[in-house]
Amino acid sequence: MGKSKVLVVGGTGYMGRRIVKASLAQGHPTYVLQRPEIGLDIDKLQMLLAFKKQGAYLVEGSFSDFQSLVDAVKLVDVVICTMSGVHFRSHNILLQLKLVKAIKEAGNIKRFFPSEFGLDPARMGHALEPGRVTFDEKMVVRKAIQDAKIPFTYVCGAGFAGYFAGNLSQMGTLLPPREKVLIYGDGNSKVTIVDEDDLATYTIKTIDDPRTLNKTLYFRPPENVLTQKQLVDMWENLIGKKLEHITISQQDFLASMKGMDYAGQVGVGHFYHIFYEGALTNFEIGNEGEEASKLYPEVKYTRMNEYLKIYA
Ligand code: NDP
Ligand code: GO6
Repeated sequence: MGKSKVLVVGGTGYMGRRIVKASLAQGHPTYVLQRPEIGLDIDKLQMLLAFKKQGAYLVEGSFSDFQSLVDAVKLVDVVICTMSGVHFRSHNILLQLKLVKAIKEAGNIKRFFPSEFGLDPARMGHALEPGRVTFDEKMVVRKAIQDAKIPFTYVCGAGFAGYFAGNLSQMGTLLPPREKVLIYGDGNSKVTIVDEDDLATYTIKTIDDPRTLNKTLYFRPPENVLTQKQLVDMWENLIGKKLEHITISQQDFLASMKGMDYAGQVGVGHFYHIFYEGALTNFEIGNEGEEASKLYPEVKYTRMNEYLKIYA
């Protein structure tokens, strides 16, 4: 039996393009949804054409044409959706309900990966407003998947390095500070941070793996479960300079939400759960989950001291 055929929905997005790359690299026949709505977005079109050059198949289809989704899904064995879930980009998680319906109707899909790739929404029932919308919506999608009895894997539980390491976890910037750094509380909560390309590699590895069928794939690569303090230390060593550390208490951090726009408030809530509660790591992985670096020890994941070098 050959490798599963994969359809990537959201393939030109930040995570999606990495999923396409990893799928091609691991030898899966790779299909990418090409939406007419991209219109004059020449960057998206050029990216799609580049995928095609590398061997991907482009499939035309639109979320406003249900049959086109069914037809696209019928071409493959596995669907990976990387729909936007980022509030300052184009949050659209609930659109996936149409895709779930199409997968149900097509009836041929042996694994669906909805757009997750973050905090486990099943563990965020207590999350703060308004950021909880992220988790509530992902849970609505999960329920539809499970009601439709579609086989799934939920890929959860890591912060993207580009949003959490490159900036030493500072909000409102993607670059590391060189003078002073805000430290969340004691700076000792454990946070899992994974290079986005590694997340994609692990995700593709799991496609044909029965161990992750109907399970959640978590990330605890031992060397990438870090505290903010450790991350800052790595950066200080790289640039050969100590930064001024400014501690922000839980209360002050939460209070900073006032006066922010909606996307900012969503972000503060997420950072609060990650850095004050330790929500990425404060639980044991039970029978419903598997840990990626244990399943695939052969993956040489990027260490954050290496990752940070490019920012120096
Ligand atoms: P992007 O913002 O890059 O968007 C991905 C794709 O969503 C787009 O490329 C587009 O697909 C599709 N899309 C957006 N709007 C529409 C629409 N109206 N109709 C159809 N398709 C649409 O997403 P990310 O890669 O940033 O996010 C992917 C997932 O990763 C989300 O679930 C998010 O929550 C999670 N995430 C996790 C982070 C972490 O630190 N753990 C950090 C950031 C995100 P097309 O290619 O077809 O144009
Ligand atoms: C990433 C961010 C960075 C927000 C998740 C505001 C869903 C998740 C780890 O979109 O809000 O500056 O789990 O000013 O389940 C955003 C979100 C991070 C990026 C968190 C995310 C992580 C979404 C900011 C900012 C760098």
